[in-house]
Amino acid sequence: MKNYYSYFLLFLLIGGFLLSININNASAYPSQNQRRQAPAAKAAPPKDAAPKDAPKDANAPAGKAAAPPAPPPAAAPAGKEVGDATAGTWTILPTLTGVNAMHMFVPRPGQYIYVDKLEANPLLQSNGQPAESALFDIDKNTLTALDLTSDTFCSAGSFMGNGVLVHTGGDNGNVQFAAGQQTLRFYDPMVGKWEEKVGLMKSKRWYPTMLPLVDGRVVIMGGSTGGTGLNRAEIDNPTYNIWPPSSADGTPDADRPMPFLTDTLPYNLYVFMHIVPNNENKNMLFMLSNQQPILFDLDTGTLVYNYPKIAVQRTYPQTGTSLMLPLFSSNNYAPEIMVCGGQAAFEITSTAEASCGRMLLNANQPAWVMDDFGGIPRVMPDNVILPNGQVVFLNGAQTGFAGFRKGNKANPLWVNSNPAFNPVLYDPVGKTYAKMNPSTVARMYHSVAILSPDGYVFVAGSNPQASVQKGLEFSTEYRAEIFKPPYILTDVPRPTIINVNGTDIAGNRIPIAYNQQTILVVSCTDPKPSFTAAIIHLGFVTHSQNMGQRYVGLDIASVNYDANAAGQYIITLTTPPNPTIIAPGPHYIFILNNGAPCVRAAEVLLN
Ligand SMILES: [Cu+2]
Repeated sequence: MKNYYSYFLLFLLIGGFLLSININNASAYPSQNQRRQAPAAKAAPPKDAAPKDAPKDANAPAGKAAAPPAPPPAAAPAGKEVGDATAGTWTILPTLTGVNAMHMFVPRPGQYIYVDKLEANPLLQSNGQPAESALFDIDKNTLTALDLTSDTFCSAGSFMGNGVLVHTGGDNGNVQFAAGQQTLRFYDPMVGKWEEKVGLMKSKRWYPTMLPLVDGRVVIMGGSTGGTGLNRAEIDNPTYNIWPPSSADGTPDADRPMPFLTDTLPYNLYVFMHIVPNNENKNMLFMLSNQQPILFDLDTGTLVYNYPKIAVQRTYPQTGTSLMLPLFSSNNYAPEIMVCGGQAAFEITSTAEASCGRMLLNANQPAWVMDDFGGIPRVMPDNVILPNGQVVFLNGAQTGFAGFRKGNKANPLWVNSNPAFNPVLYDPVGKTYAKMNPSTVARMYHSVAILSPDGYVFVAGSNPQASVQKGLEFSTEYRAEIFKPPYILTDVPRPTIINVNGTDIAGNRIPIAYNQQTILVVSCTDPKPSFTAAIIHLGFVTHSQNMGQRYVGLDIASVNYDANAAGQYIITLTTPPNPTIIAPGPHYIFILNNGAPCVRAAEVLLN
């Protein structure tokens, strides 16, 4: 491990440069005395039952039928990988999801948890009632029903700093299931089952947004007190709460007012939220509701800044998607928000929005830079940030808005239709889109996508109607599938992470700290490897929002040959400087070789 090789010099130089950046200059938001120029980025970023929720207020004009959808493509048999290395491949998994994947998260590597609403799913929980949640283990190829006693319909989730996921909200339940609107649910990945506190919270929330905070807590924002197609003042809940509460006995704090939510009615459900990096370890929230983005200081409860409005409504049911683009030390973690898709008209025949806006939040005069979203109109898109910093936008519909079909089964009137089968791959460096090979499965309302620790995109769900229905054009979808983007399909050898700070990654969630050197042992058959690294929070996905998704490039301080084994390397990384860059919690460290991701990321708990 004492041998240094010339092709590592670049990394050493870059590492030295990055380490020399004074993080205290990082600017959180525009203000008079922050007119600093970001340093040049030398290190380029690595390359028909009882419909409940069915728009209850039915404000949508029912008029004409939606535009005629394209005939659905023929699906490949389960397990067959279809596509190519240039534009990606799709594989439908042989194991069905058992419940509709309306919500999804990754509790451990190889595991995917689906959360549905209360409906007549074929998978049953231990008391014989239909399951609302299931754990799919892709390594063992097993599907396990998880017990829940309250209605999870249109809820939200977020990981806390201690690695436990908090999940809240839902709907009315029935004779067998408790109401979910005031329920908190906890999933500890190390325990592997849900714990519920039914009715604990002080107010009802349906369609709230949640986000991990810099102090390891989570915020629960907004929502309505009951299911609706379009929010309105009588059922609005323009408040937020933070969990865990300040009291030692676990009594929830009082809700705090959020007038911004009232101001942005009716499109103020599942609002977009991201933490903005800053030097004071503050919970500075970027929020976007309807068309209005703001900067909100959650610690003092004050509105800091009104950003310019974005063209076109972007939040439910005009659902678009948002992300914080990858953050890098090379430009002091300059925060750039990207908002894509949506719908200009609350009209089922209206073509979805084909635009994205990007805005640098710490610019002198923040402004939206618009593009054409790769040329495909899309409402209800999902976005997945890949370990190489590129973004896959996928799923959704090209017509209509979020919500359930109208009409009966014989004469369905789809509120969303014309599925967008082709993902687009966005490169934040070149600011270009590449159209990917199409899926054969419609993934519209109540579908999800998330990054796998194995580097591909895991896709599931779709059920644009109020109950389990088969034999329709857009039936309840129990098939999950895998989309492999081009970066994982090259001939470049993929690295294997063996251990982190001496602990084997297999089966372990390894604790790491901020702003520390972290040592990884990595094997790679490439005779000339070129390593890059990133830490990613996978978040909680529902309704086209990935709550908490975060990507931070990791600086590599050194790469050495491991004297103990051939083809093995010792990589020293520097973890992110503070919790505003990436909140405490369970994350994944990815190592890439010449752009190809590691076979499986290292599961870590940053705190
Ligand atoms: Cu919904």
